[in-house]
Amino acid sequence: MEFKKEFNSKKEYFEKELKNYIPKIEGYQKVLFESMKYSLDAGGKRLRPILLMESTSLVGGDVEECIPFACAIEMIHTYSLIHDDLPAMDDDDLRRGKPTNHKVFGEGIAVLAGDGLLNYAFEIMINHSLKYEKESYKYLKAMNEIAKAAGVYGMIAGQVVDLESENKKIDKDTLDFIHMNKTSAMIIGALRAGAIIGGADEEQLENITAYAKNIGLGFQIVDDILDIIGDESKLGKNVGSDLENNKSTYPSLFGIEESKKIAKNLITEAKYYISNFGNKGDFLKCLADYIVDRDY
Ligand code: GRG
Repeated sequence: MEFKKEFNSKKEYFEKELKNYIPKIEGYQKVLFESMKYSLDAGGKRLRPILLMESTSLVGGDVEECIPFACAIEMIHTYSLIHDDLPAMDDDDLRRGKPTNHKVFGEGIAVLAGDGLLNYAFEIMINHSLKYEKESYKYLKAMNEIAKAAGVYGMIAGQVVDLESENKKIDKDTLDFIHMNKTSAMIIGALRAGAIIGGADEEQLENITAYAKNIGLGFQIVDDILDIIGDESKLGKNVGSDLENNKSTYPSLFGIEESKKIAKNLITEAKYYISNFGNKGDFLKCLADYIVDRDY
């Protein structure tokens, strides 16, 4: 499989659909819509919506049906990035190579654009559920997965513990709590919501969840390694081990080489759970490999 080509074609398909869900730039609150659109258009990998769509088709569902949920999860992810970049949190000037939302629109509008995206994501999912009443229970279950993933027992919990752990030494269990919630929760939520929309049975859902947990942690470990060795370097390359990062991460606790091994093992385990789906799982297996091999 030409994975990159497949990935980009799914990304293009998603981005075309997403355009239909971005509010029109009009009204007294026009600047809010501009700010929401600025970050939605800023060129992310679209990992979570692609996972959601793929999970729907993995269990035999129709990808078209899950689009509102795919758009919603990308909006929630985008809100989290806008808020994470704010001076009160990570205080970043650049995101995806572009000025962060608050650098362009100011802090007040950036806070509101994040709030707007989170709320609008739920409006989209609720409107869809009301429109297709016969399927509304299934959609409610999918929405529940997304709400849990993004919420106070998911991403927000991870972000809180991460904030509280700044400049402190933390143990592996606390670090795993942060990763499981801040990063993996949304990946698990995306895959589970997609599978529910596609009509997955319990066993399929369990396999997909196990895959999600493994790639979620693998994704975060690789992200932390890439942070240290720099975006241009490949994971396969030999790198020095001077860890200047004062944040607790897998590389800072276990070193780069050991962290690479841990990430690779997680990916091998993830692929095992997908092998139950036969050829239909090929894309998700390649995606798991891409998580450890990515250099961009
Ligand atoms: C503010 C509630 C709140 C949460 C913020 C997502 C997040 C939580 C913080 C961003 C910082 C970070 C490194 C989080 C770990 C998850 C992660 C690697 C996010 C970046 O996701 P990508 O790589 O981003 O999918 P793109 O830009 O491709 O969309």
